Amino acid sequence: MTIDAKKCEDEQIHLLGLIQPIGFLFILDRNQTILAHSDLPENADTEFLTRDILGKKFSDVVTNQWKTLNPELEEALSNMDIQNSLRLTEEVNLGDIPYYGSLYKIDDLFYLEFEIKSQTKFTQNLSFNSHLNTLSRSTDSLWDDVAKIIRQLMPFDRVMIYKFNEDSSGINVAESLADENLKSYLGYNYPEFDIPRQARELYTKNHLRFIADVNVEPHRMRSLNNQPYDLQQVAIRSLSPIHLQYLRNAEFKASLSISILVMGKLWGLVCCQHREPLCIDLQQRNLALTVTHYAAARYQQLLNEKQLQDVEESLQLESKIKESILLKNNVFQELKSFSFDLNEFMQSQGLAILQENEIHTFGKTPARLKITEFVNSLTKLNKEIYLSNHHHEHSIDGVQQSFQAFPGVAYLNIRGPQGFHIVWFRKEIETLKKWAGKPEKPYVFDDKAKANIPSPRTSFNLWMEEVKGTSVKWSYRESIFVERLRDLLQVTLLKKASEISHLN
Ligand code: BLA
Repeated sequence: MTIDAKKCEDEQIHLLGLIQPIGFLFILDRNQTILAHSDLPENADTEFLTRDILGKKFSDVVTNQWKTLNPELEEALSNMDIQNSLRLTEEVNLGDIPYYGSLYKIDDLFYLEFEIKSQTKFTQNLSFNSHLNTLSRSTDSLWDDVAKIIRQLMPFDRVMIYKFNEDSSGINVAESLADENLKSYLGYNYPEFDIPRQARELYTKNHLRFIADVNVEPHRMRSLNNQPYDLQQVAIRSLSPIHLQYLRNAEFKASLSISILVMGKLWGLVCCQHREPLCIDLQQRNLALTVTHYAAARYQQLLNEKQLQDVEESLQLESKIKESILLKNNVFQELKSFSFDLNEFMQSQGLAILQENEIHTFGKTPARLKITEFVNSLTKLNKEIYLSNHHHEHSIDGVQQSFQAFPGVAYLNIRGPQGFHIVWFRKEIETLKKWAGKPEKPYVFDDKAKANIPSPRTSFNLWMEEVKGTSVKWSYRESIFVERLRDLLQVTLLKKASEISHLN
């Protein structure tokens, strides 16, 4: 019997209704009616609440002790007056226990969240500014610094910087470990489904999540009519049970991750794990969040600087070409004399420039006939620019195109009567890709769902993949040059064409 397998990304992780038992949550409407709440601390009904509170008005069920908790929070609560996206967090004592109480509004619902305030401060003498000042000014070592700083702020056994690849798999690009007994996963890749799509989407909206102990039973939300409520902004939300199993398989008991956003997109995560349960206090989490936001901004700034430099380099070659082609009648013929520069700039092995029946090649290239076929098929597709570092994977016009030895191609089509094509070639590089366990998803039969459901893998041992049929990737530097060269050549051809028509 075959059963339809549920996909990882189908799990509605914001609606699971599970709360970590390090705090509790109320969801109220604008009339203070308690629509939902999580299990409450055992002494709650004697200390600050009456029993059976669901559906009742919040101010009717709290005791006098509650009313003295904190003037700011109390006032905001009684007025039900808080702006969207603002989180009012105050320290409050409930009984003898210090808590953080947070009030925030999402759509028309008010969330009142309490979590225990930790007595331990991990970094008494950490000077925040001096740490941030030591952050590297190089994109290569910036993340090493961030991993170290984060581990000083929060004593996790492993802190790694996880960068999403283009296909949403991820790679560990920097790591800081507590001791030598921990295996390093630096440079290892993780499959896309380790952090499925809905989780990645959620992490662009809420930038931090954690689980203090994967083996502690979470508290359930109780709600009127058992309606599920969206917990995506709840700090003490418990994580997906599938993910908790993943952490158990990897022999970790606590985990915390922070989103790294670059240019508004989820670039990666700071991932922290611990072999024992570990609960990081709200204040400490906020500090780590600030460091990460700061580092991401620094990274973005370094990228911008690098891009400016790329454009400047491009400009230099462009102006050399411009000077020379403006004086000449035949742009195509003139461009040939720039073969060396064009090849060098693009860091390619060779190139071809084609016009009608003429083909000029430089350096190492595929056979001429193959190049012509390739250009013809792209012309049919009306492509102006095309860059790929694994060209064999693309079928153009239904025909599998391949240059075998040159999976890297950059193509430029200059249209017009005097138009021509330029193609650059990059050779194949064979690489070994490290994976933390074979990137396969095992399925287990779930009794409740009566279906096979995906489950996390159990081995994270090194699994090597031989990657064939790819070249070194074309970077921003090369892609911006191709675009700018297109503009330059196109404009020049148009100018020349209009000059000729004027003469006639
Ligand atoms: C979430 N998966 C995550 C998160 C991380 C990872 C970091 C974010 C939550 C957190 O901070 O713990 C992945 N954890 C890792 C990686 C390492 C690590 C790469 O420790 C490396 C050291 N996971 C699976 C499969 C599924 C799955 C098969 O392996 C789905 C069927 C799901 N992972 C999954 C889900 C979440 C997740 C649903 C979201 C958890 C949540 O936010 O509730």
